[in-house]
Amino acid sequence: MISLIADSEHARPWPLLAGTDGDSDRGSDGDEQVGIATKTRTKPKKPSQFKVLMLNDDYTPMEFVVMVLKRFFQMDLEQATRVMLHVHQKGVGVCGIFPYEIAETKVNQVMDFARQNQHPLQCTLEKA
Ligand code: TYC
Repeated sequence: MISLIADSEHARPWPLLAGTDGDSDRGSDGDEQVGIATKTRTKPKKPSQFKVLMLNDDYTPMEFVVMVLKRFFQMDLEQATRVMLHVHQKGVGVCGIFPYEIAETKVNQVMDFARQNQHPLQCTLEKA
C-alpha cells in the first residue's frame, strides 16, 4: 500500500473526499491506495471583527470629532455627539465594529483627515 498523504486504515484528522471508498483510486494490481486529501471545514471561520476606537485628547475640537463620526461612521448628529462625549469623559470609545480591512481603512481615513486639519485626534484598532 502506498500512502501519499494519509493512511486510510489509521486515524486521520480530516475527511477525505477522494479515496474514502477504497476502490476508485486503487492501483490496477489492487494493493496501491492513494488518497487525495481535501480539507473541508464543517464550520467555516467567520472573518474576524475589529473595533475602531477613538481616543480622547485635550486639543481636538468637539465639533471636529462629531464631524468625523458623522462622515466616516455614518452616525447622525445625536449618535455622534453621544459617542464624542463618551470619549471625552472616559478617554476611549467604540466608533464601530468591522472586518479587518474595513476597520483599517476607517482608521487611516480618520487619521489622514485629522492630520490634514492639524488636529492630534487618534484612532486605533482592537480585535473585537
Ligand atoms: N477632549 C476634547 C476637547 O475637550 C474633545 C475630544 C473628544 C477630543 C473626543 C477627542 O476623541 C475625542 N476639546
